[in-house]
Amino acid sequence: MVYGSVAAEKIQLNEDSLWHGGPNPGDNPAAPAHLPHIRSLLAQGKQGEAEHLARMSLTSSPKYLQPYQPLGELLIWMQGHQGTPVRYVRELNLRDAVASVNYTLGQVAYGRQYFSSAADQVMVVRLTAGTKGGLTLGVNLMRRPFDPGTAACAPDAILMRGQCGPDGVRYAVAVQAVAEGGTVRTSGDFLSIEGADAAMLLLAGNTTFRTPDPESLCKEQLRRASKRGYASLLARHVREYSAYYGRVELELGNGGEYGPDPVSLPTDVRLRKLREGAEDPGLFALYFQYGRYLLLSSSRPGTLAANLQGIWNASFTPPWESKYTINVNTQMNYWPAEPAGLPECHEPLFDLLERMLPAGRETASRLYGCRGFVAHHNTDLWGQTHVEGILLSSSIWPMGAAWLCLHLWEHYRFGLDRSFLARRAYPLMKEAALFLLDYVTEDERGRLVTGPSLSPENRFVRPNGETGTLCMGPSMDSQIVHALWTACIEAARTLGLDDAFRGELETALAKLPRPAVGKRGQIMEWLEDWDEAEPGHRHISQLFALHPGGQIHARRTPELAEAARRTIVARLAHGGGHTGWSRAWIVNFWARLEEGEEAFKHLRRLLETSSYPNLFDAHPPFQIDGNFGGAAGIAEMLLQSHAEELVLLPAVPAVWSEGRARGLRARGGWTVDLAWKNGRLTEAAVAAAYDRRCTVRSAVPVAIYQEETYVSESKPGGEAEWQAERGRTYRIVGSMQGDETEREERCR
Ligand code: FUC
Repeated sequence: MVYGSVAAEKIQLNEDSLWHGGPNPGDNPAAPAHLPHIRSLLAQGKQGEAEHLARMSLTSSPKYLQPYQPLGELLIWMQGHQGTPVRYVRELNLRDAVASVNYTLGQVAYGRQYFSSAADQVMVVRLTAGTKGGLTLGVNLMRRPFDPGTAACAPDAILMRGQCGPDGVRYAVAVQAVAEGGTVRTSGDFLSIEGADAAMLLLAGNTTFRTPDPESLCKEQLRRASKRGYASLLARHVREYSAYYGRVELELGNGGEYGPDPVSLPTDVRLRKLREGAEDPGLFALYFQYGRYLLLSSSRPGTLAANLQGIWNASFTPPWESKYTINVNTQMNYWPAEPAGLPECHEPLFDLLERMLPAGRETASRLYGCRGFVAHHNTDLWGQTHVEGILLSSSIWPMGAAWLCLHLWEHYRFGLDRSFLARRAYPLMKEAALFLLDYVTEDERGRLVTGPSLSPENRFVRPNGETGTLCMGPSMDSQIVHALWTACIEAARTLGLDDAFRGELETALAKLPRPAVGKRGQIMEWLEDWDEAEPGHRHISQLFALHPGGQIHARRTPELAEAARRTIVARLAHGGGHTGWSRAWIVNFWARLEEGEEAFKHLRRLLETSSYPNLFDAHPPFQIDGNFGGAAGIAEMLLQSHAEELVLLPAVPAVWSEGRARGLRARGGWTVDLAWKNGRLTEAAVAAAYDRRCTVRSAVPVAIYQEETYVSESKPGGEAEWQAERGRTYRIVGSMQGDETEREERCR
C-alpha cells in the first residue's frame, strides 16, 4: 500500500502467511451425545431450549481464530524536501501493475515507481531526481509490536525478523539499497543513500510457513534481484503480469479502464462526479479491471487465498481478524476468477480446501459422527474447521466446505480439464458430499434436511412470536446440498466412477426440499414460512439458488424467478444491501434475472456508497469481497453460461449503449468477444477449446459464421446452435433488422 507522501513516504507491507499464533482446534466433545436431542427440540419448536443445548454442546469458547497481520511498514525519509510540491500525481497503472508518484519540488522533478514482482519475488521501489546527485534519503522498517528489531545485515541492507505470536510463524523482511551515483551505507537500523542520481530499494519478506529459513531466503532473493538491475526487473514483472491481465479488455461507452482522461480526471474526482449524478460508463470498466488487478495481485498459484482484506491489511487487530469467512465472503472473492479470464488465480482457494481437509474430517467425525469433510463459517491459514465462536447467528453452520467445493466444480465447468476434475476436484467434492449424506436427517414429512443449522446470519420469528437462529433445513443449506450432490453425480458420471455412490446421491437428491414460495410471494428463507426478524438483512442466503447456484432461472423457472425478484425488492425496501459485499451480490442477482437496469442501479450504488477513493470496497470498513463481487457482477451482465447456453449481453443497461469486450470466459471452454451498439449486439466471437455443441442466446437474432462460411442462425425467437470444432473461432453477427443507420454504417 503506497501512501505517496512527499517528504516521508510510507509503504504498508503484507506477507500473506503472516497470521498470528497457531492452530487452535475446538471441536466440542459433548456434541455427539446431544445432537439427536437438539434436532428433536428444534422439530418440536422448543427454540430456546434447543439453542441453549446447542451452544453448550457444539460451540467451544473462547477459541477465536487468530488474526492475519501486517508485516510492517517501509519508511522513506527524503532529505531537503521542504515546501509545497507541484504537479503531484499518484497513480496505479493497471496494465502493468506499477504504481508511481511524480512531483516537482523547488524546480526539481522527482519520480518514484513501485511494483511487487511475482517473477522475482521482491518489491521494487525506484526513486529518481531531475538533478545530478539530487537524492539523499533514509530508509527504515517500522517494527511490528514485540519485534526484536531491525539491524544491518550487509553494508547496503537491513533485516527485520520476529515471530507472529508465541506459536506463530517466524518471519524475516530485508531491504537492500542500490544507488546510481552517490553512496549507500547503514547507520543503526537505517539505510542511508546520499547524493545519488537515482536509487532502487529491493524488499523481500518470508515466513516459516513456506521455508524453514526465511532470513536466508530473503537474502537470496535480494542477491538475485540486485544482480538483475532495475530495467530487467521491471521488464520481467511487466511481461509476467500483463500476460494475465491482457487477456481481457473491456470498453464501456466513454472508455476502457483508463477512461476518457485519466490525468485530469483522477479516480476520486470521477467517483465524486458519479455521486453528483454524472454518467461515466468507463468508470465501470475501470472497476472491472481493478477487480482483475486485485485478484492477480492477491491470489496466484503458490500464494495463499485472498482473505477478507486480500493482502491489504493495515491493522494488527483487523475487523473479523481478516480471516476467511466462508459463508459468502471468501467465495465472493473468487466469483470473477473464471469469467474474467483468471482461472489460475482460483488455485489458492483449492490449496486452502486441501489444507482444510484433515481438520474437516476430524470435525465431521468428532462433532457429528459423520464420514467426509465439514467446515463451518470461518477458516484461517491453518484450515481450521471447528464451530468458531459462540455467536449463534453465524457459528453453527456446517456448509462452508460444501460451498467452497463448488468452486472446484465451477473451475472444471469453465475449463473442462478432466485431469483437474479427477485429481483435485472430485476427491474433495466427494468428501464434502459424503459428509452431507451422513449428516442430513429425515423429517416427519420424509424430507432430508440439514440441522442444527441456520440461514447466515439472519433470525426468524416463529408463529408464536419467538425468535431464533437455529433450525432444521434452512433453504440455503438445501440449495447448497442440491448443487453439490448434482455436481458430484455429474462428475462421477464424467469420470466413469463410483456408480453406487452416485446412486445413493440420486436417491437422496429426490428427497431434498426445493426452493419454495412463501406467503408474501418470496423465496422462503427457512423450511417453514417464517418471517425474518431482520427483513433488510445483508445476507440474502435463500437466493443462493439464483446466484451463484442455478436452481432458480430467469426463463426456465419463471415463478421462482418472480419470487426471487420479490425477495430482493423486500430486502431492499428494509434497507438491504448496506454492506459493499451485499450490494455486490445484489448486482449478480439482478444480472441473473436479466434485469440490466436494476443490476446497473446497484452497481452504481456500490461505487457511490460503498467505495473508498482508491476504489477499495467499503463494508465499511474496508473489505475486499465487494470489489470482487462487483467485478463478477459486471461479467455476469455481459455474458452468462450457467445453464448450458451462452447468453450474450443478458443485462446491459441503457447507459452502456455501446461497448466492446474481449476474452471473457464461459462454461464449456468458450472464450467470448462481444461488441454492441445502441444497446444491441452487433458482433461476437466464440472460440472453442473442445469439439462441442454450442448454444447461443441473445436478444437480437444472430447468424453464425466460421470464417466466411455460414454455420447456423437463431431459431425464431430463440437460440442458435451448432457443432463447434476445437480450435475454431465462430463469428456471430447480430441482425441489423430495422436499424437503417447501423446497417449503412456497417456496410461502409
Ligand atoms: C459476515 C458478514 C459480515 C462481514 C463478516 C466478515 O459475518 O455478515 O457483514 O462481512 O462476515
